[in-house]
Amino acid sequence: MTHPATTIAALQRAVARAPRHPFLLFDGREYSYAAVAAAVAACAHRLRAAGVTHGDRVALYLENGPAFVTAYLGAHAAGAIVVLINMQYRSAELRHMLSDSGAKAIVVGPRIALDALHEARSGLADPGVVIDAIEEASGVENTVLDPATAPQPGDLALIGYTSGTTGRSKGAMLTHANLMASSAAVTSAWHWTDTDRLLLTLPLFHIHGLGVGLNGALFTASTVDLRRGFDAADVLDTLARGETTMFFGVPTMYTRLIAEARRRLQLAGADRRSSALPLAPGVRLFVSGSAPLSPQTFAEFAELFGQRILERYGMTETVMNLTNPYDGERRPGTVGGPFPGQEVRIVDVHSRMPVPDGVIGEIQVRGPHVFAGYWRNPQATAEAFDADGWFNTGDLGWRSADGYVTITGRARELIISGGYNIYPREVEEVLLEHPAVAEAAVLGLPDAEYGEQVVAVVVPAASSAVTEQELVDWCRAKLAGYKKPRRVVFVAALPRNAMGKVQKHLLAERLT
Ligand code: MLC
Ligand code: AMP
Repeated sequence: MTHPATTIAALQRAVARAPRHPFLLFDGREYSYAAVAAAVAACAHRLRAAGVTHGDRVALYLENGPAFVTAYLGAHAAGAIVVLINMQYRSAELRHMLSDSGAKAIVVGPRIALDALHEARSGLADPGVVIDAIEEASGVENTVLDPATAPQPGDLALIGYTSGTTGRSKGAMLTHANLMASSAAVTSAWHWTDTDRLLLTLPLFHIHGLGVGLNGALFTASTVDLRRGFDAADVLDTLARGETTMFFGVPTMYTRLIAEARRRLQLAGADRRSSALPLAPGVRLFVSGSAPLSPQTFAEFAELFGQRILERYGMTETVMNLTNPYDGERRPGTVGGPFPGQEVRIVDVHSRMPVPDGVIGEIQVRGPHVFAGYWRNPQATAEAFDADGWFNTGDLGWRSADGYVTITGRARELIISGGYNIYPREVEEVLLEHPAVAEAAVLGLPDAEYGEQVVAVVVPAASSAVTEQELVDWCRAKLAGYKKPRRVVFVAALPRNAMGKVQKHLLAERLT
C-alpha cells in the first residue's frame, strides 16, 4: 500500500513533508501540522494516564474546533477507538451510546449539555471518566507521538452511531484502513492536493464533516478553514475573499446560500443574470451530499455562483460510495458512479439478483471503504452483507446505461432533515411514553428548507386533552432538537392494513 493506512500515519506524513503548513484555521488562529501533532501526542499521553489502553472506546462530546481534532487524533494515537456523539443528543441518546460502546473516557468541551451528560452517566454501571479536551500543546508535557501506542491499519478507528430500525442506534465500526481507503478514493476523484483550502462548516461528529472533510485534508496535508457551524452570511463573506478552494455541504446549506446571495444581490441592485459579482472567486469545487440535492437547487446555484455542484452519496457505514465526475458531466438528480477502487450494483429487493440498467432496486456497494460491522451486534452485521461481501445500503435507485445512479428512495424507514437522519421509530417510542398518547406514527413530509420534516400523527388516550406544543416539548426534552416533530396531527385512529401495520403512505397522502 502506498498511502498511509492510519490517521496517525497520515498525520506523521504531513508533519514530515511540511511541518509549518497550516492544518487548521479557527477563530482567527492558525494551527500548523507540527502544532497539531504535538497537541495530539499530549492528548494521547493524558488518555493513557487516565487508564485508556489499546482498543478502549473514547467518546467525543465536543463541538467543532481544534480541541475536537486534537481529541480525535489523540485517541487514535493512544490506540483507542473514537465514539462520535452529536452535540444535540440528550440524555437518552447519550446513555445508549455511552453504555453500548462501553466508553472508558468522554472528552468534553465547554459548550456541552452538562445536565444531559450527567443524567446519562448517572444511569450507567461504568460511567467512564470525563476529560477536558485540550486545544494545543503549549504548557503541557509529552508532545512527541509514542510509536508504541500507534494504531495498526486493521484497528478500529471509530464507531459512528446510525439510527436503527428498532429505535436503538447501532454503532458502525470503521477501521483505520477503511477511513484511509475512503480518503484515498475521495481525494483522487476530486483532485484534492496540499494547496487546497476547505471551508468546513459541517459538524465533525458525523461522517460528512469528519470522514470526508477532516480526513481528506489530513490525507492530503492541506488546510481546513473550520467553523463552529454553518452561517450563510459568514460563508459568503469567506468565499468572497477568494482563499477557499472547496466547500462541502448538505442541500439545506446550498438553499440557504442561494437565499443569502439573492438577498445581497438585491440589496446591491445587481442583475443576477449578469453574474456581475463573482460570489466564490477561488472555489474550484462545491460538493453536496447526505441528502438529495434537488435539480432546482443545482440549477439556481449554477446560475448564481457559476458552478455546477458535484453531488455524491455516502453513509456512516461506508464514508463515500458514489460521486459525480470531477471532469465530465455532473448530472443533476444523480449521484454518479463509484469512487476509484469501489464497486456498486443494484439488486432486486426480493430475489437479491442484479437488475438491468434502468430498473429500480436496492443499491449494494463493496470495497475497502466498507465498514467492519456493527459494534457488538453480529446479527445486524450478518443482515447487512450478502454472501459475496456486498453491503446492503438500504437505499433504492437505478443506474443509467452510461453509469449514473439515481437514488429514488429508501428501503428502510428513514427521514432525512437537513442532512440529519431520524428514524421514525425512535420518535414514536418517545411519544408513546407520554401518558396522553395512545398511538403514534411518525413520518417525513416534504419541506422546502430541510428537504423533509418530522410529522407526528397521534391518537390521544381517552379523555386526555394534550396539546401539540406539549408533545413537541416532550420530544424536545428527550431527544436531539432536530428530531422533534414540526407538526403534530391528532386523529381518532391510524390507518392499518390487515396485518395491523400502520399504513404511513396513506397518512402521507392525506397530510401532503
Ligand atoms: C438544526 N435543527 C434542525 C436541523 N438542524 N431541525 C431539523 N433538521 C435539521 N437538520 C433545529 C435545532 O434543533 C434547533 O431547534 C434549531 O433548528 C436551530 O438550530 P441551529 O443549530 O441554529 O440549526 P441550523 O444552523 O439551522 O442547522 C441547519 C444545518 C444543520 C443544515 C446547518 O442541520 C447541519 O449542520 N446539518 C448537517 C448535518 C450533517 O452533517 N449530516 C451528515 C451526516 S453523515 P431547537 O428546538 O433545538 O432550538 C451522512 C453521510 C453522508 O449523512 O452521505 O454524508
Ligand atoms: P447516515 O446514516 O447519517 O450516514 O446517512 C446516510 C444516508 O444518507 C444514506 O443511506 C442515504 O439515504 C442518504 N444520502 C447520503 N447522500 C445522499 C445523496 N446524495 N442523495 C440522497 N441521499 C443521500
